[in-house]
Amino acid sequence: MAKKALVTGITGQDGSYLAEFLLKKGYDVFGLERRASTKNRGNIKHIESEIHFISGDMLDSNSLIRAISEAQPDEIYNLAAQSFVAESWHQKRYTHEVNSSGVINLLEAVYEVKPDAKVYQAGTSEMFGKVQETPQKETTPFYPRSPYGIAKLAAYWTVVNFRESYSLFACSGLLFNHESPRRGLEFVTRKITNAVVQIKLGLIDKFFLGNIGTKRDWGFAGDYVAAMWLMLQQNEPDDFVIATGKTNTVRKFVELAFEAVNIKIESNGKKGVDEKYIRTDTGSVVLEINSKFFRPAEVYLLMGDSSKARKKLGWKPKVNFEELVRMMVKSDLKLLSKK
Ligand code: NAP
Ligand code: F7E
Repeated sequence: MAKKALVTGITGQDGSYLAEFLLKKGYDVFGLERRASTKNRGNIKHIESEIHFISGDMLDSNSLIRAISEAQPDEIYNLAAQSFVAESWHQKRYTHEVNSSGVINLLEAVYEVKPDAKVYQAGTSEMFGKVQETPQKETTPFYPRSPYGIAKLAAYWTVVNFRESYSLFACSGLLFNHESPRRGLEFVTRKITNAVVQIKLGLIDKFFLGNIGTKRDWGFAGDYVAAMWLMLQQNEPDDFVIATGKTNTVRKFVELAFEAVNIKIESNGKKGVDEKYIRTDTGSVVLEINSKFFRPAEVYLLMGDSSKARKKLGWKPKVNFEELVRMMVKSDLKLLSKK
């Protein structure tokens, strides 16, 4: 009989790649979907007919009980979240409710209805925040720097506590930034590729960013969902860092995106620190720094050490940073040229 998986956050970036991955493995895939005035299935349009949708919300315990009762899943992947860090300062309480209390709601429902289901919780490198060592690994002390990071850290400890209290098979993946052509437009990578392509097509002259000196360990979302699945195929539940081990500035991402559309930008050697503008080699300003996009507290450097996952799960990333940038630019070129 086919295995059954329930995926929360199925309409999001990771939910869409994970659903594809599980369908290919022969799973029956159930997706928890929030009610919206207009359906938001753009990322899963191509597999929509293969998914069993169940309506529900992380804030509504009863809907989670109902979803688990209906799906009777062998595996549950909790990807649902208010995932935009910058917004978490504007909606602190809401972010905490969805990203932390929502996890309590889910784990209680699992314990009540299907305690033998294996659970994956979407943890994050944002829990390392103001990093206490580099590279960051499973044993690195946490120091979250945003309401988002704080809520995710509370959820992480909730997972540990359900494991220790009730022997639930629950794992947290400590995933570093992962991107794709399906990334939301507000996240920096997609904001850059979308804007650079618009500049290339003559649709805009310039765009605005905040701190382009910050560093992230960026991987490809399609590679990272495989790690989520591998965690639930182990005999014992455990937590794993998933990362490429390489770090790059936002500025470097900008440089590679312009390079991918053959626009030459001036290199002034400042590498994103104290820069106010970036110009092309012919002098047009294509990027302006705007303090509006700076965060009240920043995470300056993330770089993960995923040796534990590489050794125990046999996981490794396939797409590198340069390939990721080119993939995203190419996809936005196709999308925007059509429009
Ligand atoms: P995403 O694209 O923003 O997707 C978030 C998903 O959560 C969407 O399907 C959204 O549904 C759903 N959702 C939000 N609030 C909900 C609620 N109250 N009840 C039910 N569903 C709700 O995020 P992502 O990039 O795929 O990330 C997936 C998970 O991994 C998130 O938990 C995120 O925090 C975490 N994470 C992401 C990264 C990364 O770099 N991408 C790294 C580490 C951890 P709607 O479509 O209805 O809005
Ligand atoms: O910012 C800087 C910004 O919003 C990356 C989420 O998936 O990964 C993601 O969180 C960096 C930050 O992602 C702009 O200040 C500069 O230093 O793309 P981001 P994030 O905050 O790292 C983690 C692992 C998650 O768990 C989250 O769910 O880029 N930056 N200028 C900017 N960022 C944005 N968004 N917009 C700017 O204009």
